[in-house]
Amino acid sequence: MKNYEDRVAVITGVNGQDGSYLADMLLAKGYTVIGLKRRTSSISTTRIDHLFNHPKFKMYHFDLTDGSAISHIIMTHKPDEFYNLAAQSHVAVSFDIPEYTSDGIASGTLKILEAIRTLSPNTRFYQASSSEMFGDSEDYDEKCGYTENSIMMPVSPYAVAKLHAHHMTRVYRNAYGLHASSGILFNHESPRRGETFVTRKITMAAARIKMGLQSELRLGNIDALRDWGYAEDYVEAMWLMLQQPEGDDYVIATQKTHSVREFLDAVFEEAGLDWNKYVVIDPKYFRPNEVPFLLGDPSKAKRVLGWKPKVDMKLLAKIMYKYDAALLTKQMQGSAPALVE
Ligand code: NAP
Ligand code: G4F
Repeated sequence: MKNYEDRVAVITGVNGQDGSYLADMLLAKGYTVIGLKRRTSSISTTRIDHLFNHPKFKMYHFDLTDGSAISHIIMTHKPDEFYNLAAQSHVAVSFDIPEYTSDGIASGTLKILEAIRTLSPNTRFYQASSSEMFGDSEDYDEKCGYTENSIMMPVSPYAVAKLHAHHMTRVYRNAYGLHASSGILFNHESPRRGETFVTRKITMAAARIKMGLQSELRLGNIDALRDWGYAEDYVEAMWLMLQQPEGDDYVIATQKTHSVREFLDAVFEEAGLDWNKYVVIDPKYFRPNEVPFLLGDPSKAKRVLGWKPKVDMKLLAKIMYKYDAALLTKQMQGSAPALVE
C-alpha cells in the first residue's frame, strides 16, 4: 500500500455532510482529494469553503446521472480510493421524485462500478449504503438490532435504490474481484447536517425559539425510533473499510435507539424550554410509508475494523444545539461564521 501522501481519493458529494468531513479527514492524513459536486444555481459549498486554498484539494463538477463525466474522472485520476457519497438523500423527497432518486443512486452507482472495473480495477470503492434499506423488516434481535445479514424490506423509493446499489457493489466484488465495500450506516448527524433532516430542523428551531425568532415547530411522526450517531465518527469507519485486505459489508451504528420525542427532550432541555409548548404535528410531514424503528448492531465493525462510536444521542443533541445557538447569535450580530466548527 502507498504512503498516505501518495494516495489520491475521489469523493462524490464532497459538499454534503459526510463528504465534507471525509475530505477534512483525508487531507489531514496527507491524501490528495478530488471532490466531485453537482452544479447548482446557488452556491452550495459552505461546508467545504475552508478547503479551496488547500494545495491537495481539487474540485470538479459531475453528476451521478452523467456516465461520461464519471468515466472521465476515473480514467484521468485512477484514484486509489473512491468514496461514493452523492445521492438525493432525503427519504420523504424520494416519494416525490422517485425516478431521479433511482437514476442517481441505483444507475449512478452502477456507472461508477463499471468505470472502475473497465478503467481502474485497482481502485478501492466505498458505497454509502443505508439503514433505511432494512425498512420494516422484522429480522432483528430486539436488544442487538439489525446486522449485515438481516433481511432487508425497503419501504421508500430511496431505500429501494440504495438496496440496488448495495447489491451491485457486492456483485462487482464477487464477480470481478473489485475491492468494493458497503457501509450500512445508520442515521448520523452533526452541525453540518442538512437543515431539512429532523435533528437539524429541531436544533435550529430550538435556537430560534430561544431567541424569540420562531414560535412553533411543525413536525411529522415524532414516535419514529432512530439509531443516531455522530457524522465525524462515521466517516472514519468508511476509511477503515478501504484499509482492509478485502472489501466487505459493515453495519455502522451506536446500538442505541431513541424516538424523535426523546431527541426533542434532549435539545429543548439544553435550551431550557418545554417543547410541548411549541411543537405542532403537521400531517404534511407524514410519509406515505414510514420506517418505524432502526437499531444497528456494529459488532462486526468493532471486531474487524476496531471501530466504535464515540458520541451518544444526548451529547449529539448538545453539540448540535450549541452550534446552532452560537451560529444564530453571530448571524444576529452580522458576523456569521462559516458552517464548519
Ligand atoms: P447529504 O448531506 O444530503 O449530501 C449528499 C450529496 O450528494 C450532496 O453533495 C448533494 O449535492 C449530492 N448529490 C445529490 N444528488 C446528486 C446528483 N444527482 N449528482 C451528484 N451529486 C448529487 O448526505 P449525507 O448525509 O452527507 O450522506 C452521504 C451519503 O450517505 C448519501 O449517499 C446518503 O444517502 C448516505 N447515507 C446517509 C446517512 C445519514 O444519516 N447521513 C445514513 C446512511 C446513508 P447538493 O448539495 O447539490 O444537493
Ligand atoms: O431526519 P430524517 O428525515 O431521516 P431518515 O428519514 O431516517 O433518513 C436519514 O437517515 C437514513 C439512514 O437511516 C439515510 F439513509 C437518509 O439519507 C437520511 O440521512 O427523519 C427521521 C425520522 C423519520 O421517521 C421522519 O418521519 O423523523 C421523522 N420526522 C418527523 N418529523 C421528520 C419530521 N423528518 C423530517 N425530515 N422532517 C420532519 O419534520
